Amino acid sequence: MTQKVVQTTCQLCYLGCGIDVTVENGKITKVTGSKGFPLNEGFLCIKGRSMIEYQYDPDRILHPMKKVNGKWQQISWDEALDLIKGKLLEIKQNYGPQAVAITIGMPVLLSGTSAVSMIRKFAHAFGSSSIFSVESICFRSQVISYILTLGRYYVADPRNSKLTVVWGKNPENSAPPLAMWISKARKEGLQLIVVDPRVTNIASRADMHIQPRPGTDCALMLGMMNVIINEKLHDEDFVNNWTVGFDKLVEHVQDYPPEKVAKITRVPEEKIKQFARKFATAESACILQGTNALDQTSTALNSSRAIAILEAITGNLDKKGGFVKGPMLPKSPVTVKELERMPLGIDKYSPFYSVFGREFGEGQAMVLPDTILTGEPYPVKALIVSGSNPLMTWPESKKVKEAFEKLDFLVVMGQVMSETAEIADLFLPAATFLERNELNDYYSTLWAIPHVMLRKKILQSGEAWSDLTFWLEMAKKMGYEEEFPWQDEDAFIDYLLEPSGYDVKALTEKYPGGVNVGEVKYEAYKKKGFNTPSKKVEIYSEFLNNLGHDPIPTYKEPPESPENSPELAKEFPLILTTGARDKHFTHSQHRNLPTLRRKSSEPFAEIHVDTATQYGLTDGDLISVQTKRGTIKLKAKVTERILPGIINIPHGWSEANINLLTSLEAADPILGYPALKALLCRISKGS
Ligand SMILES: Nc1nc2c(c(=O)[nH]1)N[C@H]1C(S)=C(S)[C@@H](COP(=O)(O)OP(=O)(O)OC[C@H]3O[C@@H](n4cnc5c(=O)[nH]c(N)nc54)[C@H](O)[C@@H]3O)O[C@H]1N2
Ligand SMILES: Nc1nc2c(c(=O)[nH]1)N[C@H]1C(S)=C(S)[C@@H](COP(=O)(O)OP(=O)(O)OC[C@H]3O[C@@H](n4cnc5c(=O)[nH]c(N)nc54)[C@H](O)[C@@H]3O)O[C@H]1N2
Ligand code: SF4
Ligand SMILES: [Mo]
Repeated sequence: MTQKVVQTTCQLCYLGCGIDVTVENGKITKVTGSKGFPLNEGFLCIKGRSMIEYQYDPDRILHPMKKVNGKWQQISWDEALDLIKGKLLEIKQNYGPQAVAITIGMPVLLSGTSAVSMIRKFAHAFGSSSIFSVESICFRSQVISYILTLGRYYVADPRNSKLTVVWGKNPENSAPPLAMWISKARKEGLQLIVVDPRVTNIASRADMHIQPRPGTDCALMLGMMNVIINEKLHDEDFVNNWTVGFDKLVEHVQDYPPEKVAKITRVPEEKIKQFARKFATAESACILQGTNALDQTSTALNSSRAIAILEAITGNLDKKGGFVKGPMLPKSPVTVKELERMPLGIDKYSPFYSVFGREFGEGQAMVLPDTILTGEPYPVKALIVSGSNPLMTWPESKKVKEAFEKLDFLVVMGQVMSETAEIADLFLPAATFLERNELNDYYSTLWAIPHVMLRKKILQSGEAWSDLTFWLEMAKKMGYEEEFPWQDEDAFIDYLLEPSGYDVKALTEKYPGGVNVGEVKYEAYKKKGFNTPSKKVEIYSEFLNNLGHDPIPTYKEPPESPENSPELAKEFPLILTTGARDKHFTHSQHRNLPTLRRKSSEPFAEIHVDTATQYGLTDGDLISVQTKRGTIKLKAKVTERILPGIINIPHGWSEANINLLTSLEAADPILGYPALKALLCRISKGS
């Protein structure tokens, strides 16, 4: 019997926990959390503990499949690549290169930067700027906001903090290692404040729980600034030396006195004041912001800018326990061909594409369905879906489906059949994270953990390919060898690693547990300033002002809200928030895995006891939930752990797809993010 233990990382969600995988006779028999790994320190969540079931899932599709007369037929990779090449060239000839679009899902965004940079390079070589990803609804708004305000992305440092605010996040479900950090730090005296309309477990154990009406967080932040500034609790030295526009902020926040903010947010006035005082007077304070909760609102950009400003004016930047940044491993650039045309949506939402000359390089995906349906501003005829399930995860599923069905050619690369793959012309089998080598180089960016590790290929299943391999082979098939000189995925990773002095071999054999890439440096700004045009924290943003946007964060009601659309609210009197994470599943995935499904067997709508009584509902009753866009039926979970008048429904369930009820329409006028956290709905008992 041969037995080995491989150190690698999990990618069942974006945390990337370190794992030790025991392989016996070529089969994985055991997976444990890596004890010394700086993120999870040996911990493994329930999904991680179900990894063997995931890896050997009988539902996996392990060969390319082509749809012929409505039926799937197995084909070879070479046939699949030929078919794609033929279709892509035909569409390019008839409609131009931008008629071929690519959209990237969370699993592929997580394959380090390697797969994404390969995809972008491919699209540019082909001549298309039609690249999109789930970052049109997730996380990028936070990154852009922090860059605009602070010059780069910063992260909260709860492990070293005296006060942590968990804002629109339920880490116990969505980021379990961070919940573990917080529990440990609380034993050392960390004070915890949670801002969430629901009483999550972490909220029930917090020192303070603030329950705002969904979508009103930006007003709450401005109210806090009002208290902090008027009571002179800000860090005067920092503000004087390192910020631009504080004087204008002083004036601006006078529009947000706590009594007014209390009316907007439904948080008692006294509580807003206490929250602000606690935050400003803590020795160190950080805000651990939800990865998408504040993005999916009408103030996507402004909420995150306000968080950055709160950290700045209280002197918590580049400070232990405040907002910190980790060092990066030097890497070779992956250059792309210049394109003349900007991607879709960028005419309206230009900061989504680039700020301060720093390019993110994608279009705003929420405009894609309408573009496909109308052919305006130009036809989009083919779409390659790289590790995503937009028919479940993008808002307004009905329209997304209609649009995708209208395409001439739809390719989906995935691991199991999905709602999107079902309507595709071609299915490409994707390797799991246990079947591919890739560079995990995001620990520093996401968690300020200066660590880089190689995620390792342990197995090969059927003909599954890594996403990186597919795009590389596709490039070669198209004849782009000169621009894509790498023989395989390892050669590409070696190229990326060149400036660092490491390579795949060293990261496999010598440093299987990863390498340290430096240290988190505090007060770094004192040497070089901030990486903004003014070299200071830009409370007032000239960049936004020049684009005609509010230069200082301003609160905007959700597009659908009792205050903003009172007529609609008469018909749809309840507030709907969606997508709070279930610890057993990632988005629309994993519901076919028996262990996880047993623990969370069906979707439900959370509703407060008082609201339930008003509608004559008891726990477990079947209800219809309706918005302007559609209706779904699911069971009610009657609870005291949510604000009255709010309905909370998870996403990712095909039997009650909440995205049939959401809207693609832009809620945030700057970045084009849709509103998934605050919409209006109505409910009725029975079906
Ligand atoms: N198990 C699991 N983990 C995941 C994922 C998954 O699908 N499953 N997805 C991953 C991804 S891609 C992401 S983006 C992250 C998401 O992670 P986060 O953005 O951190 O989201 P959640 O942890 O679900 O917590 C969101 C909380 O915000 C609250 N909330 C809802 N509306 C509002 C509001 O308007 N204001 C405030 N203040 N709070 C509100 C909800 O009640 C909920 O408790 O999770 C990641 N981790
Ligand atoms: N209403 C509502 N909708 C939401 C959210 C919400 O809060 N509310 N959250 C949004 C957020 S934050 C996000 S990030 C998106 C996520 O949206 P998606 O990224 O579309 O999410 P998944 O459902 O995880 O789909 C991933 C697909 O990729 C396949 N897959 C898994 N691993 C791999 C791989 O390694 N390679 C390839 N090629 N395929 C793979 C899976 O089989 C699955 O079909 O959902 C969004 N949708
Ligand atoms: S939190 Fe769980 S699913 Fe996410 S990487 Fe860690 S073990 Fe995997
Ligand atoms: Mo996300």
